[in-house]
Amino acid sequence: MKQAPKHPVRLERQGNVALIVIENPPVNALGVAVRRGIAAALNAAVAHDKTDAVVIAANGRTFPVGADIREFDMAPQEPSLGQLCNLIERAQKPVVAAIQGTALGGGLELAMAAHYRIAAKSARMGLPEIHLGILPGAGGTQRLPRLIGPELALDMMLTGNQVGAGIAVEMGLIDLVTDNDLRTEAVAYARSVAVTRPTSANRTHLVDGVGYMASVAARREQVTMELGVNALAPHKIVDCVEAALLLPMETGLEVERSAFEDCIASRESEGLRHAFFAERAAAKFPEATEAKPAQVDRVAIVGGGMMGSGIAIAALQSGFTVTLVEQGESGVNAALERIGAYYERSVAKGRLSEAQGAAALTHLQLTNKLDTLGEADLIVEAIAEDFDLKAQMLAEIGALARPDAVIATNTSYLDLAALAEASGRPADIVGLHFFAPAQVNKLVEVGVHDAASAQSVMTAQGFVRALGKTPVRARVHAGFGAGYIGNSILEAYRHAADIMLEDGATPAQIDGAMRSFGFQLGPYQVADLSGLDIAYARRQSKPRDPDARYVEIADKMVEHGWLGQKSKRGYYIYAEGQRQGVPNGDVLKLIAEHRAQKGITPRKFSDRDIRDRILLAIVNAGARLLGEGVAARPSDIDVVMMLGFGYPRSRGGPMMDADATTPSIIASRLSVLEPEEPALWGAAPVLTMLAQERQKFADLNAG
Ligand code: T1G
Repeated sequence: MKQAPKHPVRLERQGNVALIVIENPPVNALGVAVRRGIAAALNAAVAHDKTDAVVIAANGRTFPVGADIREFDMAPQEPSLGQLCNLIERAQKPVVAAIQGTALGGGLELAMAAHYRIAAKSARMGLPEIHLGILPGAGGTQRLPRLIGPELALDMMLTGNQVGAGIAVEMGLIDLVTDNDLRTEAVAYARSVAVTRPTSANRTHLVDGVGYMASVAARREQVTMELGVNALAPHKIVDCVEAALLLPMETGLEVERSAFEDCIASRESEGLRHAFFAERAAAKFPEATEAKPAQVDRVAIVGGGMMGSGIAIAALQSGFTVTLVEQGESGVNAALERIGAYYERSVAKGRLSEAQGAAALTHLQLTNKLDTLGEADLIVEAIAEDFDLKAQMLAEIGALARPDAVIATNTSYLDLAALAEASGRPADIVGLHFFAPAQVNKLVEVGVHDAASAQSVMTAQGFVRALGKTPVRARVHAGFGAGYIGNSILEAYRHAADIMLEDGATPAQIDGAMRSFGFQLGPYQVADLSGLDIAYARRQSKPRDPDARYVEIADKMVEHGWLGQKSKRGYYIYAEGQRQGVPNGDVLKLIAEHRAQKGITPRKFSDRDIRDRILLAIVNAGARLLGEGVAARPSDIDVVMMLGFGYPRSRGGPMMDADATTPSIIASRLSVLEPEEPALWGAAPVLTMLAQERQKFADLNAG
């Protein structure tokens, strides 16, 4: 993020109104220079005898979006945001906050400390601290209930949801919404309140605070039920609102300060803050120094199956004009049906209005002819994961697409460089590995091969960002990493699980252990979801590693026709229309027979054994991807595992988890490949740790 300009706060004057203007691009984060600037400007303004009222405004796209999150790991610098808010609230002249864009977190707290708030009609506001494992720590938990009541305040703080200006004025969060020039309206409003309504008295107890205690208690129950007794920030938020109901403001602020410090020090908040910055770091590609994304308005998608239709929906939702090419009349109709059903569901659930759904579909053209590809700025080939079919299709697309168009292939296993060669224009080819369902999942791996031009890579990266998704760069080559980052790690993860399955664990036990660690689904539930035949085809297509232990259980499952949810039977059995299965007893028999054939005497595994082995496998695979340059930084691996595979976000991802105390060491490139290769070694301590873990892992596997 750009450094704050020299003076990120200016003091201007319009007649008897002083204007404090914040300018700290890109989001006016309230770093220490900004806080000091506002405090100095406010003191000067209030002391000036010509000042009857003060307006706090911000230049740029938004009113402050919050405290500067990067300061949380540094020594506190005064004034804290809480101290600044108290200074504003105690000012002896009325202060008006002028809100545009998204006033979030500490930004909204600053506005709530002002005596009045006026917002542009398009403005939104919220307190998203919960997503960082913390709580509003600058008076928000004490002021918000006094403005909108404890129930609505708890809703806003426990969900982190934003509200629009119209709703905000109805709730009592702001005083006025304007369609006119915000700055002008704010000055006029300040001038009027200066005369009619001096500074509002210090906000006191809520009326009938005790009357709300039952609902606060009920909310605490709900938090425990839904998030567990250890969900620190949510419970602390309820405690703070309770303090607002029962205690004077000063004491309530002390309760909040102590609760905030507990949360900010928690491992969960450290993980969530790491995740926030990791997602933004991932979008920083080295190619950005050589090229900017080309403008993309018209997108063509070749292949209207589940993935192609999902990508089409994501593109339509982001305002692109979309041509979807499917072969044959039936293919086109099936794609149209799939997309139509998505919009019907979205309208039925209130996610979209009828008009919005209809409008989106006007930007969709369905065809079974490739000759329309010449109009597209970017083409995504999303046909079946079959090398020959893709190579042939990319050759046809390469011949039809405009010379300046970028061509992306949706693959995550196939040899990208070879596919690029087959297209006849390798510089224009980029890999885009969307994660299903493509219209929902935020993650897209951007596959980069040797011949890809910086322009093509950055255009593909810009397209992914325009979809509102998180691009993660994978420098792909055949061999380890051919599955990009996610699927390469998933293979290692599954291999570790399969070894334990063969040695004595059950699918349900392994799944349960990984769910209790925090994954939404265990590895065998994921296998059933994605289809056992997909991975089976991949295993059959690649040569076996003679040095690695091969577990045939999954192959035998496919040979029995147990393909997972698609066949209603896999590691679990699925009743009609059910996605939650029950363990498949026949699989346990198959595994027992398999062990007997291989002379394996089953052994017990604790949940901790299962978890440690799988986490070690993930971290070692991640270290290998770093060492081979497939992943640019450890936090990219964290982003892929969190967004693509449900790794618990509160842990910040596997590489952050592996050694939470030294992420900067992990950040250097490292390898657990060949100790003799000093060029690849990055950080001895972590390598020693990983080598020890690898040995532990090997010992574990040796049984
Ligand atoms: N602190 C520091 N940097 C921030 C930041 C913040 N609060 N918000 C954004 N950035 C950086 C971001 O890293 C990126 O940097 C650039 O700004 C553009 O952001 C006391 C304790 C507002 C919805 O949680 O949700 O206040 O990559 O890419 O997609 O109670 O930024 O360019 O180097 O995300 O348009 C509470 C966090 C803080 C809001 C805009 N506030 N920000 O999204 O841009 S805690 C938040 C966002 C707090 C108080 C508590 C989003 C956005 P770079 P971006 P965007």
